[in-house]
Amino acid sequence: MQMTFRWYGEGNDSVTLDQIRQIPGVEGIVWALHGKQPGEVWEKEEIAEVKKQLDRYGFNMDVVESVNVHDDIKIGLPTRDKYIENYCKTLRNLKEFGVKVVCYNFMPVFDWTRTDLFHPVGDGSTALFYEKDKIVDDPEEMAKYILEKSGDYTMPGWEPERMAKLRELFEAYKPVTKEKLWENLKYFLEAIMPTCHECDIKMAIHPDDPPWDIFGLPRLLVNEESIGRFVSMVDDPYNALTLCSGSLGANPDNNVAEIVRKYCDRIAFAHVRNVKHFENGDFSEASHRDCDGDTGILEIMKAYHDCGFGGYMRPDHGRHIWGEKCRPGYGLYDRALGIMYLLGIWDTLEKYDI
Ligand code: DNO
Repeated sequence: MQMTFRWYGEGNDSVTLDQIRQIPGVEGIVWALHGKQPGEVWEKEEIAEVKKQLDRYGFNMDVVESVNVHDDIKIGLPTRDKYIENYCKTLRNLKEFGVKVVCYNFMPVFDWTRTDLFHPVGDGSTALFYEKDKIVDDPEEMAKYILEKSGDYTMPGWEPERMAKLRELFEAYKPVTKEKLWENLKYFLEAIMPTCHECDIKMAIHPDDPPWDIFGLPRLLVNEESIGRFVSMVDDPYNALTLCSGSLGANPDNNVAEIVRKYCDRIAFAHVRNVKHFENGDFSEASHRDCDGDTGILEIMKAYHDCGFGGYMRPDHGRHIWGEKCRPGYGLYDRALGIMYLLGIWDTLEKYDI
């Protein structure tokens, strides 16, 4: 297993590489060109700039999160072929810099969704929170609320330019049923697999967060069964998973450790995060410590270890603690605590062969 840390780039993150360097065990930075619109080619000079920054600290740039997929590909419009070609150009450029894994998602309109970005946890800290009853009818109101609350940093997938086109986006997705979305995903993957082989880059899809349909939009990767459908639909080692424990774990019916055991050979990238459920269907994000949530962090780490997981891992969202001002979920302190907890478990499993 290789531990990594997500960083949003120079001038786009409250956390610095200097700080990340002091967290024990971090080998690589999970990065992206966040200024790029979906469909645009990532040019070599732009990638080289990030490489130069990471090299200074001895971090690898093996994992990209995310190269976003253009809506025309998800919707299945005739223009998709042009965007798929651009995607392949980006993969070829990334290959030149040794990138091994590209994380992406196939969620229509919204990426991950929460109703409260700074919800009090009860100990003076705040965390991301999902209140089921708030996600009922008006996505525009939701987007407005989220943008107002984001502060200086927007959540990925909730960029103001994108949210300004919300009505158009919903209209465009109208004919896209769940089956159509599966078909469009298959089309995209089959088209890019030869380039992935050529470049030795694994495409690692992020599951849908939360793992159920929202605002009438279909969501695909939500449980063990749909993950099974995904891996067999394009049965290729380069068609891989970003196994996000917090996304899947938001549904109490999902046993994340079991999913890890079942699909470990297809997991290229592990996001490890803890979620606490409430009886009414709401959930709150929690510290990485097993007993602070219901996701089963110890079981999950044991499952990765038992399977001999050799891929990349990162702590996922943290709470906002010690008064830190940061991008929601992506501060320094709680994610650093998370890493130490995860590495503590991992080192113990390694040493004592439990
Ligand atoms: C949330 C992230 C997601 C993820 C994308 C991948 O914190 O895990 O935004 O990066 O869904 O495309």
